[in-house]
Amino acid sequence: MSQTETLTVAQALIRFLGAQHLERDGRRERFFAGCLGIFGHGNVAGLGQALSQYPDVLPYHPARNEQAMVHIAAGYARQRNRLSTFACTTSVGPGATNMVTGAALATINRLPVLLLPGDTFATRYPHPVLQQLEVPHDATVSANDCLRPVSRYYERVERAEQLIPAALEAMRVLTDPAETGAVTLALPEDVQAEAFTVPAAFLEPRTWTVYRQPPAPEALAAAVTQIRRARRPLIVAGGGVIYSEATTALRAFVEATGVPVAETQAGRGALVSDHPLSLGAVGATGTAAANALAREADLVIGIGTRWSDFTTASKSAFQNPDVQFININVAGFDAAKLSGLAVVADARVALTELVGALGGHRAPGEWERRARDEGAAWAGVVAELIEPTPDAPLPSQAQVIGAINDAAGQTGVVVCAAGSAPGDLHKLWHARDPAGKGYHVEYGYSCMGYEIPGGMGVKLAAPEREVFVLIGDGSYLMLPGELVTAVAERIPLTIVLVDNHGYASIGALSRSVGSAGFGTHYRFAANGSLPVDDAAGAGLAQPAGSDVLPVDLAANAESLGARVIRARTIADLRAALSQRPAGGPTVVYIETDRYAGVPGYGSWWDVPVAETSTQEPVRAARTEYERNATAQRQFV
Ligand SMILES: Cc1ncc(C[n+]2csc(CCOP(=O)(O)OP(=O)(O)O)c2C)c(N)n1
Ligand SMILES: [Mg+2]
Repeated sequence: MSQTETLTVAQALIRFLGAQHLERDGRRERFFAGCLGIFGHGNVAGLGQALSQYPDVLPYHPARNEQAMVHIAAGYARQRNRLSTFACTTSVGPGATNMVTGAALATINRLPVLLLPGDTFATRYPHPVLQQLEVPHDATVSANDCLRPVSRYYERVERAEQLIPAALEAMRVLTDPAETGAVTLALPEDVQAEAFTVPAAFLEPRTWTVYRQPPAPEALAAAVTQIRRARRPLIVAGGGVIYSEATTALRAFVEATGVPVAETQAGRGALVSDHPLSLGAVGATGTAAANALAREADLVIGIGTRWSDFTTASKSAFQNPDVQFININVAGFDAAKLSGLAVVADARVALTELVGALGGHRAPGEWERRARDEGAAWAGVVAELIEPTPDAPLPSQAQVIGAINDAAGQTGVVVCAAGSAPGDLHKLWHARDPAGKGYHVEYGYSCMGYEIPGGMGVKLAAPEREVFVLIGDGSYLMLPGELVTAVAERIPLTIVLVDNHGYASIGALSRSVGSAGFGTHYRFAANGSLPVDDAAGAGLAQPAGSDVLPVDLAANAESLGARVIRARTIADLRAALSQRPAGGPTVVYIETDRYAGVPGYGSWWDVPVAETSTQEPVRAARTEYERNATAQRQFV
């Protein structure tokens, strides 16, 4: 007779999760580093009890906000190249719906996270329970249904035996590089506590293997033909290059073929910046070098990219009338984009096979020289932008980035997500880590508030690296509470808090659409309306009462238990960054000039401007918008 154990559903799940392993290239490791959670009714008695019974099977870490805890898991999974992650448990209702944003972020960025929200009773006896969303026409709906569209797999486990197939499906999706994202197992609170007979095989160690899918021979042959024919080939490296650990293969391909490399946000650092064929960022936040070559390229080889509008400059980046695309991607969904040649394959295998099949073919020397010259010229632009200007009243964000880049050295990691910093980092960051793990900008969901919890996840995943979180004042205010988790877990992070008194990025965007920074500067509201931005209020009346608010974010960080250093100048900042945080987070606070932004370089982003307006600046912006939109292409 086969062996069994009698366990609650929650106990069986925790035991199962603790026994899951993932293997790639012969390296095997535990898939779950632990379980993050916040307890309430719906998980305290079920999963909470199970976690307390099995502390070594799946270590529990309390978080302060459910959204943030999913960000910790996502940051961790990304830094580990998706080879391991955390589970996240919540109570019913608000605890569960707080995870929706985190789940969307994970799914958009293709990062595995396992969500275990509590759910209302499967029996329905005591309904409605505290925090229950009642839908009069459909009793099967609960608040957790909000997680369906943002999950790559969703299941409500309504009876004990169902746990077994549900848990196996969850693992299949989490560990599949083409499918992965947020996976939700909604667990009714009565089911969690129910005991059932669990087959021992369910609890035994299990290994999920990530295979490196080779390209189909026909796809490889077609790609070789296109690459041989191309006069101006360009690679756009996405996050898939880094997740696949294909940075060495990419470099070998570049050196064998002379094809230059431009990078998306997730792919930034796929080729070290010092490489003569590195052009850096491409698209809306691209470098002059990458955008110049993108404009002329006749063949664009996208590797592990989902071709977001920032990468394609809203489909205006590629202007060669004959341009064609090759898309190397593990996901057929992404490989089919831009009417490209779909090469559904692992990045590393595909690049290696391509080098072999190309048999020493090189791109035209003139194109390669062009790339080298543009790349070298761009390095000069960066050097000027990050050079401190000690006489200016306030430092610029570019100068802050220069200081962080130096402090990070070869192995440090910069973490960022929203505001003006991601675009500046994309352009300016000098990537030094050959594995591409020094640059962690979450720009799939670009979620304000990701920065601190995401940075914590990175540090937990790579304790040997220094982690530098770059966060704006607006993003800081979204989820500062997770600093307390960093304090409690003794996570030594450096958080550079850049205060420019509001949403500098959206202020600039607002000015570009003719709206003078409306509602983007933190100041006292006047006459019931939000003030416009004083420095660019041309054409719009400036309401009275525009003083800076009496808000001290450095004191706020201090009150949450962080060590705080107030820097005024770039020299102060450099001194602060040379001190390594120990035993918990350090916040380095610095005020910057909200108008000293890094310009765009031959790029555009499609943000529709009002077609009619009584405001003259809006009408001017519309004319400009219509002119720019003529560069947009469809690639059918
Ligand atoms: C959760 C969330 N809400 C809104 C936005 C839209 N948004 C993008 S950047 C930004 C302002 C960010 O302000 P801050 O962190 O101070 O950075 P700054 O723009 O000043 O550089 C806003 C509101 C977002 N990305 N995420
Ligand atoms: Mg700001």
